[in-house]
Amino acid sequence: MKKTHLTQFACFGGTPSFAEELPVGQINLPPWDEFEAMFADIFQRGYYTNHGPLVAELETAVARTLGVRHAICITNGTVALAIAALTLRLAGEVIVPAFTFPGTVQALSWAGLKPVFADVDPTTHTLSATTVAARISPHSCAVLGVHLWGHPCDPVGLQALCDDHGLQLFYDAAHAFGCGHAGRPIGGLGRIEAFSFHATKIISGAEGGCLTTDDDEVASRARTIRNFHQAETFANVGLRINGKMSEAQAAMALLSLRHFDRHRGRNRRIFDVYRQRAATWPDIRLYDFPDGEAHNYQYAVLEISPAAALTRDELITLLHAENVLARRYFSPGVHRLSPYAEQPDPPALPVTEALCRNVMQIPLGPRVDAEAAHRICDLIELALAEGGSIAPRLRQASHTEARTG
Ligand code: T4K
Repeated sequence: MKKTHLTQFACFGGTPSFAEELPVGQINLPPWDEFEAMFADIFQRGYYTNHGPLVAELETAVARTLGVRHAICITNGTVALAIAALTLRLAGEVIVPAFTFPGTVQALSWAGLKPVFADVDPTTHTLSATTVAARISPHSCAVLGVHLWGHPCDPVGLQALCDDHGLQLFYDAAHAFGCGHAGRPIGGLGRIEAFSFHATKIISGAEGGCLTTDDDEVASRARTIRNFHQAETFANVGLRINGKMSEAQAAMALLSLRHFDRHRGRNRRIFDVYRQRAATWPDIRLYDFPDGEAHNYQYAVLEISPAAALTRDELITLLHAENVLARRYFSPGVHRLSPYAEQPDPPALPVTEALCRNVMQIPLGPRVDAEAAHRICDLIELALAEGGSIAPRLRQASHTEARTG
């Protein structure tokens, strides 16, 4: 039943709108019979890791899908990023956004590099040539752009800027599988790109990741670094690591790839509900994607204006009580997390700070259908309409809760 008054919100004693929790993230499980057949083959072969046939098949399939010369499977997206940085033989400062998942920046630290935070563009939420230019120093060696929400991170502007200053450009493409730029799939931008196949991504190996590049030498270095074994040496490299993907991960990712179009289509249908409904919302922007470019529609990202009747965090509190597990992605910014928060001279990142206060994700994945999306929108619309009365009640409720323990 559609809620029509604020007293019906679960926060204020009403019944939660959904009996089951609706998480953000994709969590796409393959059909059981396909999973069973794939794993029966693995058991029969008795070959579980070290670049088995499924990893080889996945690398071929990803390279073909993304139109790149090389795809190199890695154990997860964070290790893939660290390996990507090592392939470029960098030393010094790498310019990176703070408005990203912590793994983006931690990977640089593990690769022995110094992250330098640049602000992001308020519309795209990504680095731009303008924000990066302001942070270039004599110690800069590279830029790590993030295709946040699947939006290509200023590939033309950043490449030109990097070429002008002799910097390497590489990308965190964790969100961008199946997204396009200038009519081509993301995957061949910069010198190397890193994808995540985490369980919450549209291509899921449960855990997993992948590097893609058109550069043969960079690919050889990546293949060498990902395996600490002397026998797997294809290029002259320094430090190596165990970054191998298992056959179990590859099996899951291959099944995910098989069903990619179906998952993307479902995402698109839900996204279209959000798009249609958000068009009339005052003070809330749905982060949208141009229809002319391929997209995976795996995230529904809202930006709540400071002028809205309730804050982002109040809206999240309200939705959580309804079992809608909206999330603050990303908050706080990575520059405010240890060990980066302890650095002297913290950078001024006003756009990042504002996005960390105002951006949230709402569920979009297999546990949401168009009807659920409409009901989530109903809740948001009621919250907007009643916002002025909700905020003081929420504050009072949290005050009472704090007092009563
Ligand atoms: N760069 C960027 C830009 C990234 O976003 C990420 C990862 C990386 C790099 C690093 O890639 P990986 O090293 O992870 O491959 C999640 C994911 O763990 C992370 O992969 C992802 N980005 C990030 C955006 O989201 P959490 O800690 O917020 O996820 P978690 O575990 O709380 O899950 C989200 C929701 O999904 C929860 O409500 C629970 C539900 N869930 C989760 C899992 C894992 C399930 O229902 N089933 C599950 O199996 O980080």
